[in-house]
Amino acid sequence: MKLILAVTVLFIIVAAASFLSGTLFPQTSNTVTLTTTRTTSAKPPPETTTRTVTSTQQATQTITQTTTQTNLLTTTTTATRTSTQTVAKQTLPLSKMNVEVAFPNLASRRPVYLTHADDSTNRIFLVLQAGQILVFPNHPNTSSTEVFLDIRDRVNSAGNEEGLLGLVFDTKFKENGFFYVYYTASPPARSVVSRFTVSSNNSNAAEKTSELVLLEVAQPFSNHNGGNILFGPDGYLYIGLGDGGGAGDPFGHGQNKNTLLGSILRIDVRNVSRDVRYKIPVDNPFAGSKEARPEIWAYGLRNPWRFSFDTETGLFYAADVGQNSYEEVDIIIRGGNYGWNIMEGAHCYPPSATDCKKEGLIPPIVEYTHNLGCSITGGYVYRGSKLSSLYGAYVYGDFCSGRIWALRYDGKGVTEHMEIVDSNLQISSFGVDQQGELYILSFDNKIYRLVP
Ligand SMILES: [Ca+2]
Ligand SMILES: [Ca+2]
Repeated sequence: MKLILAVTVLFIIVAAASFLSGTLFPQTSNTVTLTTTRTTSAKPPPETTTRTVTSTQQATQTITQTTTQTNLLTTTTTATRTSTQTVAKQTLPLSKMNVEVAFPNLASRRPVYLTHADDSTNRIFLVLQAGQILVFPNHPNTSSTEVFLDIRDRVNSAGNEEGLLGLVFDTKFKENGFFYVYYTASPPARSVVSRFTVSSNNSNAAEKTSELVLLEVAQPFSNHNGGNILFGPDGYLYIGLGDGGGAGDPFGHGQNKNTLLGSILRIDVRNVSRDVRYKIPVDNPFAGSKEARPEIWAYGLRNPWRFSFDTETGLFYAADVGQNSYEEVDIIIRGGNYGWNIMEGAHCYPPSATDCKKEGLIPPIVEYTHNLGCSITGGYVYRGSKLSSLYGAYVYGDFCSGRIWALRYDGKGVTEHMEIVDSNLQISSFGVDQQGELYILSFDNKIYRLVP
């Protein structure tokens, strides 16, 4: 009885600590490190900033040596650059930018994702955390939206990080009308990945009754749910799950390959049914393994809040939200272990740990400390046409500070890195439209874009 009481008290303390610490994403603290191979910043980082170039180099070496997958990616990068990119686009340096409202006549409560259907209709789909997807024509004067899907009745958005968090359209959406969502539900507290179908007589509405649940994962705490879903260039569905929550990963999910938590999954959702909800790609790193869940593509993640593939090079960028000290950008590779909770960024965790076993752990390509923000929001490698200085650069930001950075990564190391805006936005997510133009979602309920 005493044991049960003690466990209960511990649970309440952990839950309370987690609640108190969390705004949308995690906590603030006061140490500083900005890690880049080359940083140009109009607003210089605080004096205590240290550069840990070594860890970036280690990251590159690890990534290059770990698997053949990386070599393929590196080769692809080089090949693509020589064949399709113009010299002008490639050589423009990053420059300071501003943000402006992209759709001045629209405001939607707690937008968490923006995407398009890649179906030539040039519509924008906006995901609201409470459980709705809105659709509207991609025009700056747009003043109204239609409700594409409303599943507030089955979404639990009670927690700050809970709700409808992800949306992706099938790669053959034009033919099959399928799209996929990620949301949290309760009871029991869990993450749900489902397929829905667009209405046969209204392309701006989905069939609410068409839901086919593909995957459910139990959630021990309300925070760190991940929530990103997208298709890779290989046609498989990638799903991001956080460590389940609490603080410091109390159950060790990040390093536990027998749980789906703390991982990015890769599953095959083609030709699925109520009997076969998804299949495991044969080249998944743990396919057929008894020591790990075969859905896992990469692990050791705390809360991957937004990841994306570069549409030209195929490189897979993920932003992993830190605990108290470091926010990081990772290049995700097959079977990669990104260190949590042995490491936070390129440093041993907890901070009191003087040493830790870093072997086999892939450090980030860049990191920043909580002097510059408190919760990273991953973005995209810009492949649009309006912002020439950003072409080929990975753009990311911070939810708490509103800072937005851009970096160039050549498959081996970061070649350019700069804070391009210090905005006042609460950046919940980035998104791209059909033309590859980039948008920024803010919890002032507006949609922004970058301008020179
Ligand atoms: Ca959770
Ligand atoms: Ca990490």
